[in-house]
Amino acid sequence: MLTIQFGQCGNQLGRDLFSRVCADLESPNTGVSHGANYEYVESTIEKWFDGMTERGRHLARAILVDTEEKVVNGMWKDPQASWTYRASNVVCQSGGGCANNWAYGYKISSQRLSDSMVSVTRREIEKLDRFQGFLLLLSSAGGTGSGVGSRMVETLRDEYETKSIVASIVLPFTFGEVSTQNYNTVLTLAEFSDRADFSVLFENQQMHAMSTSLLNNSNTMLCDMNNIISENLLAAFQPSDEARCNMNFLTSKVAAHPNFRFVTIKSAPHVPATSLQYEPNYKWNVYVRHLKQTLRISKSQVELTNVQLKAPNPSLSKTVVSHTYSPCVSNILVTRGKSVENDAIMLEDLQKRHLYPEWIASTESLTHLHQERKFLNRDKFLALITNNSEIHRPLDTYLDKAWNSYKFAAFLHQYKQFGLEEDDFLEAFTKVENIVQEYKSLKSGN
Ligand SMILES: Nc1nc2c(ncn2[C@@H]2O[C@H](COP(=O)(O)OP(=O)(O)OP(=O)(O)O)[C@@H](O)[C@H]2O)c(=O)[nH]1
Ligand SMILES: [Mg+2]
Repeated sequence: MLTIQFGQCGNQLGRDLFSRVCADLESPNTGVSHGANYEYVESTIEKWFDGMTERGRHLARAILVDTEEKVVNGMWKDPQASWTYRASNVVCQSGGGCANNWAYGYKISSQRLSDSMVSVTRREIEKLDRFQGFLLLLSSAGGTGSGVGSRMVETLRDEYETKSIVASIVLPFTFGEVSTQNYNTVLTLAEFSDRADFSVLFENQQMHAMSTSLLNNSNTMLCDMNNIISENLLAAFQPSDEARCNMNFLTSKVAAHPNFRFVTIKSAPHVPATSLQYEPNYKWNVYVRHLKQTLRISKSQVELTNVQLKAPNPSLSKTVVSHTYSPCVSNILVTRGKSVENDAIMLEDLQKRHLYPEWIASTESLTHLHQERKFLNRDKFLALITNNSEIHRPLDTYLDKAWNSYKFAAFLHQYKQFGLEEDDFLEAFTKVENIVQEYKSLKSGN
């Protein structure tokens, strides 16, 4: 796998991600035999790293792209870290960034960076015997991650037709921040919906709320949110006991339908690091049921009940049937930790027909991946990679806000001066609107 980090958010998130990979590698409490742990460590290193420095630090298989030096220059600050980046993999043209302007990133900066991005990418891939695919990290709100990232995903799709491209896209807070973020988000989602095999969307608002309510972190900062995002990504991407589980496999299981290519990851349990040792160890089923509840829609049907902000509840009855759930195109459940006879992992909660539209075959609906080796010292950790209808809500919110600006031609001149035309906007609006409608019209079977 080759990770490409774009802009401030992509680079900061990437750094956190690789640090978490190392923390997972080094975690003392593996719960498995020496041999099994060795195998896990080997596959982890093969997936994320590319050799070592002379001082024995792992070298991340990652490319760092930005249009200002501030963030990428800070990437080497921690001399104690057991990993680092390859200096020659930094693709950065110092300038003042893209000023939160997708058009500047897409039309101007990407031209300047394109040759270097392509040649560094080729060089990285040539080194690999087996190349699985790309993981792109970016935010949709700024100008570099969104604009340069969008241009790059087009190039990669043209050049590596059969390789998987998975993107992790951070969506902005819906209040505050900058006024062009909604245009940038719509333009980015439109590009990625066509070019990436699937995109994992993370809402900053939700990450912030999880950090505040589950981790009791009243002073939540971007790095805390990145921590949660990294854990979600790693819970999904770290090795499982399914040998075929590469990015193509994940794509075929979670995004087989071309109209539905946006997924989210729900995970549990999240507890403050300081109370990890006091964490109650519930049976697997408590967590599986909790994850199902994260798909619950509130009575008024206006939104998810946001069970992600609550701790798993062991007394939750198995027989609660009156709830309504967001219809799912597909789900992948990843369980990490030991499963024993009197605490087996039961999948039936997530296999219920009422979670899936009638046209989804029951064999397609849920995939289960397991890994006995503990993840980041947790006795149990679960992630649900879910492709479900609820994603239409945030997408619709950005679309609405962008359209409201567009109607009054607000800020359009900033995009037009760099060659973006009204037709480009209208095409993006139509694309995202169609995606929203497709997801909205999903109906569960009985
Ligand atoms: N979760 C998270 N969000 C971030 C981080 N850094 C920035 N953001 C969010 O990303 C958006 C801004 O995008 P940036 O990534 O800073 O922009 P950029 O890609 O560098 O583009 P320009 O600076 O405009 O050239 C805002 O919504 C921020 O809240 C981060 O480290 N973590
Ligand atoms: Mg920036």
